[in-house]
Amino acid sequence: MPSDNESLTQIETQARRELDAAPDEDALERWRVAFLGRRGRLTLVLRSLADLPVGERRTLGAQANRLKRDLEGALQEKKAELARSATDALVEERIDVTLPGPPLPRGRLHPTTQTLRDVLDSFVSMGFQVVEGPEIEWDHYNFEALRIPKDHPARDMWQTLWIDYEQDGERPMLLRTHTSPMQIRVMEQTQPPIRVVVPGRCYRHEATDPTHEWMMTQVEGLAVDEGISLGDLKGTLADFARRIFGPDRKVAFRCDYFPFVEPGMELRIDCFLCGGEGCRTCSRTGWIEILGAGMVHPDILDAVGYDSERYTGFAFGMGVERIAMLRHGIEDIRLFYSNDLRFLRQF
Ligand code: 2NL
Repeated sequence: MPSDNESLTQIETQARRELDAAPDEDALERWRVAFLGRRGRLTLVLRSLADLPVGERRTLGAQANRLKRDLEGALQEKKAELARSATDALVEERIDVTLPGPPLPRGRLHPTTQTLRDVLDSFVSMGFQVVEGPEIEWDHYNFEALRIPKDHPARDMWQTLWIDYEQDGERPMLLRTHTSPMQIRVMEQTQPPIRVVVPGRCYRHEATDPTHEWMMTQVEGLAVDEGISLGDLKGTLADFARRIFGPDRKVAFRCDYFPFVEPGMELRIDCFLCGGEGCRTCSRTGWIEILGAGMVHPDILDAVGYDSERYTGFAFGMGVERIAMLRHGIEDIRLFYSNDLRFLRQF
């Protein structure tokens, strides 16, 4: 046997060992090239047969050809086995993609948001548009344009949170104390007729107690047009009150003062708990205050360039947390923003 020929037994042992160990199709192909390919080890043996004497050629040739068939058969078998185990793995891993997943914990809307949406819906259905404005405002929009001059008590440092920024020795920026500044911006930019409601967070520098928070959500409304009267204000707010507190609510006005309206008033509804008999919620009066309102002061209309002889308007403002407290019987406003899930999960 020529020296570059290996013994068939050696080839067979190695070939079978390596075939056994082949993990995938790529390894099988490498194995095939190494043993049965054109320059494969067994192929070289078969080629070298030509140089042998006839007798040896016949025996060795027969053995080598048998080994070739055996190894080819073994390769096919191994291929089939690999394919089977791949399918087995798939069958093993099969999942039913139509099964529902594990349920995700569902959140909920904050009670303020829930009531805010109901309040806004009631005004949107009457033709008002919702607009929002910045929480950091200029003194001009928050106070000056609303007839709250420099020496007005509402500007006292104990009620306004000023931004630490000076211009000409004054602090012209603040956290808005109500959402009215946005209504001024709307009037500056558009002409009547105007029907807007402005929701948003407002800030006050004051100690908290069951009915006061340093942050609260306000909704203010404004309607300006020719011929707007106190009757429009009453009709609009009565409709609102009945949508939020029940269709049988009675409404009543009482005098109040706000620098930006004349006349100014508070709106009260008959107590929905005791029906007017007198209880704790209505402080035994039978009536509950729900918001402040009035006819827009003509000075404000003139200052934004409207002709106050031609146009009149009404405006109102309410605290959303207060409305939510009345609806749900919540006794402490501080519960809204103390992040206690035992409270929040109830709504
Ligand atoms: C309250 C009272 C009120 C207004 C807000 C308003 C806005 C403009 C002009 C005139 Cl631009 N008025 N807003 C009017 C009356 C009352 O809010 O107690 N809110 C919590």
